[in-house]
Amino acid sequence: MTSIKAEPFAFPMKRDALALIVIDMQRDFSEPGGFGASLGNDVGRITKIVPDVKRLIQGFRDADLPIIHTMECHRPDMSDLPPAKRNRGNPSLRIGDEGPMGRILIAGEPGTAILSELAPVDGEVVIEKPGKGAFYATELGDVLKQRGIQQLVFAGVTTEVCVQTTMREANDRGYECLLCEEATESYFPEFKSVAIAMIRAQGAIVGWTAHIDDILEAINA
Ligand code: C5J
Repeated sequence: MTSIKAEPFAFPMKRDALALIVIDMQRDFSEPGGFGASLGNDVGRITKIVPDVKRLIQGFRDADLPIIHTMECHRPDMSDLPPAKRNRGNPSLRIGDEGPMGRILIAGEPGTAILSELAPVDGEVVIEKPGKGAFYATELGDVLKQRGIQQLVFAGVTTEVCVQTTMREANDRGYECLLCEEATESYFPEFKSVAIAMIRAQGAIVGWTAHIDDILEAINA
């Protein structure tokens, strides 16, 4: 077993059971005119991590390790969108409304797509999820079981919302979780740093955190 240098202590990597999960690197969260911007956020913060997310994905591809991408989105008839989610936040455009990149957060619309630089390639799993957590109302749990995956390296956005929610869901289901610090971001810098601190506090109560170079070095050793 190789370990990955991490906080609060080394991550005991099981290479045969390890996968990368990239959360919601979609245009709707990172481009003007999308959902993130409609809530008044500075989406430029998200685009800054794209080169590191790309490097991490490439590292997993080079190491021939599985990659899972998630997309937050809803069915065109919005039957999977509870009013409590649609009505939240007083945005200028609500989920399902027509925006400059098509209907906000609706499956198949241009704005819902994963950023082209980070697009999945053949053989990589894509999970469409209606909630913040990627296990809720999706096939993710079955996919991980079928492939014998027990450990997840996390990247994506936003750190304290969909990334942390999915890490907590995974932790409760018995997966060991490691968050790549450079490959995640929040619209609020203080939320990113507090989320990282919460995740690894109390002896990695939710999971570990690590730097990208240490992860890449370990998986390609
Ligand atoms: C949000 C996400 N922030 N992917 N979604 O609504 O974190």
